[in-house]
Amino acid sequence: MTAHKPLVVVTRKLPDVIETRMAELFEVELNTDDHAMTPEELCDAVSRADILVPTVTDRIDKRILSNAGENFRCIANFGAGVDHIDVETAWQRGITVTNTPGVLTEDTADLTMALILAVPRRIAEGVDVMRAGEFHGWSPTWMMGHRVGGKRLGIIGMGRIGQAVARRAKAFNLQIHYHNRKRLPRVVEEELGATYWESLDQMLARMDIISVNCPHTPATFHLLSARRLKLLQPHAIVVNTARGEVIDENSLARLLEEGAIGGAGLDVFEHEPAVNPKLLTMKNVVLLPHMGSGTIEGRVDMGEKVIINIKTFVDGHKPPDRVIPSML
Ligand code: 8YV
Repeated sequence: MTAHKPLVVVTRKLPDVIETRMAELFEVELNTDDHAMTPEELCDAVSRADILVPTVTDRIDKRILSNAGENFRCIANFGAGVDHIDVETAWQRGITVTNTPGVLTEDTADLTMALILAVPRRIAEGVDVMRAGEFHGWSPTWMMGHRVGGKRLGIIGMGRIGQAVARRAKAFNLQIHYHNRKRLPRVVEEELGATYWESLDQMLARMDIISVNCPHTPATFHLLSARRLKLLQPHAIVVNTARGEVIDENSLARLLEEGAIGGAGLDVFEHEPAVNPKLLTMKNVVLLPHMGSGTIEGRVDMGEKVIINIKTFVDGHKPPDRVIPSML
C-alpha cells in the first residue's frame, strides 16, 4: 500500500454521512449523480484506484479484474451478497474482498415478513382498490385472503436472514420448516421451533409458503427450477428477498399464470432491473424494487462496515469481513 492516502473509488451514491467520513479518511472519488457505472468506467476505476467500493449493480468479472492496476488491492463491497464479484479471480490476483454481513439481517427479514403477509392478505390489491376510488363499502365476502397463522413456512437458506425470518414467523404462529446446506445445531432448532428437511423436494411439496433466503452461488442458481416449482401445491406462495437467480423466473411466471402456484412476493429478479412482464399484471403477485435492506439506518451501518473494512486493510490488518472463495 502506498504511503499517501489510498484512492478509494465508490461506484454509487452512499449516505452523506458515509461519504463525508470516507473523504476525511481516504482520497475518494464519489459518484455524485448515482449512475450505474459502465464496464469501461469500472475498468478505468480499478486501473487507477487502490480500493473499489462496488454494489450489487456492478459486475466485477474477470475482464474488469484484468484491468487492475498495481495498486489495486481491495474490493470493499457495499452489501452482503458477492455474487456480482468474481471472488476466485480476485483472490488469485491477491485482491482482498470484503462485504457487509449482519447489519442488514433484521431489515431484510422485516421486508420478507411483509411479503409473507402481503400476498395471502392481498395488501397490494387493497391499496390499489383505495387508490382507484373503488371502495364502495364493506362486504362480508369481498377481498377475502387467507389466514397466515398455522400455515407451514419453508425457509430455503437458514443463515442469519433465514433465522431472523423464522423468529418473526414464529411470532405470527407459522410452523417453521427449513432446508439448508447444513443442519442447524439442535439448540437453535429448538429455539426457532424449526423442522429440518434434508430433501428440498420433499419440503417444497408440503409447504404453504416458501421463503428464499440463501445466497446466489453456482450451486443455488435456479435452485427453484421448473421441476422443483412444479412440486409446490397450487395454493403455495413463493417469497424471494435473496437473489432473483435462485428462481427460474420465467417458469415461476408461467406456473403462476396456469394457477399451479398460488402467489408470489418478490423483491429481487433474475435479470434486474428487468422483470418478467407477466408478473407485473398478476393480482396474486406483489413486486418490490430490491429494497430489502433499504433503510437509512441499514445503509449507514453498511457504510460504516465498509469504512472499517477499508481502514483495517489500509492499516495492514485482516479486515473483519473478508470473503474467501472457500466460504462461498
Ligand atoms: C443491497 C443486497 O441493497 O446486501 C445485499 O446483498 O442484496 C442488498 O440488500 C445491495 O446488495 C447493495 O449492494
